[in-house]
Parts: sequence; C-alpha cells; structure tokens
Amino acid sequence: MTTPLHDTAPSEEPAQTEEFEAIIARNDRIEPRDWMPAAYRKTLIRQIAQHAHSEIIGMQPEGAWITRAPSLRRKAILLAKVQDEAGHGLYLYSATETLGTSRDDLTRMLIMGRQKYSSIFNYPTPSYADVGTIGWLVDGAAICNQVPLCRTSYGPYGRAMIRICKEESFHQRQGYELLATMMRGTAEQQAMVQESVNRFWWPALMMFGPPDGDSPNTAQSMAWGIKRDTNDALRQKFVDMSVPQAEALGVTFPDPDLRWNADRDHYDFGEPDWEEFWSVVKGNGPCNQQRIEHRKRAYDDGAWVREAATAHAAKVRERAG
Ligand code: FAQ
Repeated sequence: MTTPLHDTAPSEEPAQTEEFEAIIARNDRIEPRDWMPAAYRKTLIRQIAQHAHSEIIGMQPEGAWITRAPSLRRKAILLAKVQDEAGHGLYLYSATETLGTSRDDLTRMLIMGRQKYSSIFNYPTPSYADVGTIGWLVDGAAICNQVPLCRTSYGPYGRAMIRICKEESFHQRQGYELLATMMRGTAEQQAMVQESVNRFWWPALMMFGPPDGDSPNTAQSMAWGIKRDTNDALRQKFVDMSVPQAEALGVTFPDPDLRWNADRDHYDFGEPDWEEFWSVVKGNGPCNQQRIEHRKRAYDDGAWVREAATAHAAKVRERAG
C-alpha cells in the first residue's frame, strides 16, 4: 500500500496531537491535509475501504436478477439501483484515496482476502422477492448505519455519505414498493415475500456488527468521532423502525422473542446467531467464494481498460508538454 502522508507517531508531535484532539472535541472535521494520528488514518482506511468493497460486491446478489426481472419497468429500476451501488463504491474509494492509498491497492487487498466486505452479501438470492427484501431490509439497515456517518469526523467520508444516504433512501422505498406490490398479488407471491424475509432478517441484523461487548473497534472509533453510535444502538433503532413497516406490509419476522417493551420504549428481540456471523466474516458463508471469484474475474477482465486509460493519460500529458 502507498505510504500514508504525515505518518508520525502522535507522541512525537504534541502540538499537532493537541490540534487534532481539539478539532475532534469541537466536532469539527479533519480534512486530508490536516495532521492525523497514524492509527486514525489506518482505522478510516479500514472502515471506508470495507464500506466501498461492500457497495461493489453488493452489486452481485441483485445484479443476478437484471436479466430476469419480470417487466421492463422492474428491469430499469433494478439496473439503476445496481448502477447507484457502483457509484457509491467509487465515491468511497475516492474518499479513501485522500488518505494516501489507491483503489487498485484496495481492490487487490480485497481479492487477496486481506480486507473485508459486509457479511450480508454472502447470502444467495434465489427468489425475485429477494430484490425487494434487499431494498427494504438491507438498504434499510445501511441507511440506519450510514445516516450518522454523514456527521463522521473525516470530511471526505462524511460528504460522500450525504449523497449515498439520499440514494439508499430511494432504494429502500423501491424495495418496499416491490414487496407491497407482491403482497397485493397471489398467495404464491405473498409466500415468496415471507420466505425471503425469513432468510434475510437475521443476516440484516448482523450487518451492524458484533454486540458492543465483542466489538474491538467501537470505543476508539467513537472517541475519534468516526462512528457516532454503537453497533447495538443502531441495531435496536433498525428493529424499532422495521417492525411497523413489516406490519403494514403484512409479513412477520422469524423471531419468537420479538415484542414491544413499554418499559424500555423499544422492541425486545432475540439474539442473532453470532457463530454464523463470524463464520461468514471469516469466509465460510454460502457465497463468499463465488463473490470473490466473480470480483477477481471482473478485475482481471478490466486490466486492458486500465492499461489503455493509463497510456492515454500519459499521451495527453506528453502532448501538453
Ligand atoms: N460484515 O469492531 P467492529 C450496503 C468486522 S453497505 C463483515 O464492530 P467496526 C449498501 C469488522 O470489520 C454495507 N465484517 O468493527 C448496499 C471488524 O473486523 P476488522 C456496509 C464485519 O468497523 C445495499 C470486526 O468485525 N456498510 O449495504 C461486519 O467498528 C444493498 C469487529 O467489528 C458499511 O461498511 C459485517 N457486517 O464496525 C449495497 C458501513 N461487522 O475490520 C448493495 C460503514 C463487523 O477489525 C446493495 N462501516 N465486521 O478486521 C461501519 O459502520 C462499521 O465498519 C461496522 C463495523 C458497523 C460495519
């Protein structure tokens, strides 16, 4: 990876550390040219790259339905959505580049298994209803997690998140509308929706990361203002927001412990299977291998485009002078 700029241990730079901490304390933004501790930079690269990879790998499960969408309207909607996810990946790779790394390096790290992407995209999409469920629950969880990131302490990341969140909100409504249409359809269509929701509910809850007690990064990331809420707080928010939507749709979530708790003013819910979560994160989910192989094939197939673009840019520079 490219050596980061200003990669100085904080203890060697007391004045700069003080200035950095003052910016964080007054909830201002750190910008690319500002000094920052090496660990802050490293955490940002880890989180933003993982986020960028998730957007790009996340194109695969839904992308598989583009050729089989049931109408021209649904095909156009799905094409636009999947294309939006590519755009999100690009904004995020660009934000990561401001930290002194490159998209190429990050893509290679992903392909070599040295960087992660969201566990949710390692689950298959065998039914067309999954397109709606991903929009409703996966984009819904993404929005819940990402709206607070619009206020993250690193400027380029926060600014990228504003546009991403606007588009994700649109995606979520699109998914809900698709499911609502199917729920007004035949008994078979209604059953397809419920079956899809049953498969995606628990993996969607896992998107928020491990429980706070098992999350090694949360405390420091919150102290730096990179994360604004804990994993459990966001998971609760997502459950509270989703239950009334499920009721309006006419579907249920596969959790016998899910019920309103008037004392807490929140829904109680069951524990996700954290063993399954860690197994998927470690590469053993149903589709991990397929997703990475596909990404690698696309990267290899695109080599000639990157070479041609580099050669063209060199020619333009040469002509200019
Ligand atoms: N999957 O200490 P924490 C989308 C890892 S975008 C895989 O809690 P942290 C749009 C974590 O990296 C979805 N790994 O970590 C879309 C860490 O390992 P590391 C992506 C996970 O960073 C919709 C370890 O576990 N969104 O859906 C997961 O403080 C539809 C310990 O965890 C973002 O990336 C997981 N679910 O909190 C696209 C949002 N959870 O790196 C297409 C930004 C945790 O130390 C279609 N990211 N791990 O080796 C974040 O907010 C945070 O990074 C968290 C994790 C909350 C994901």
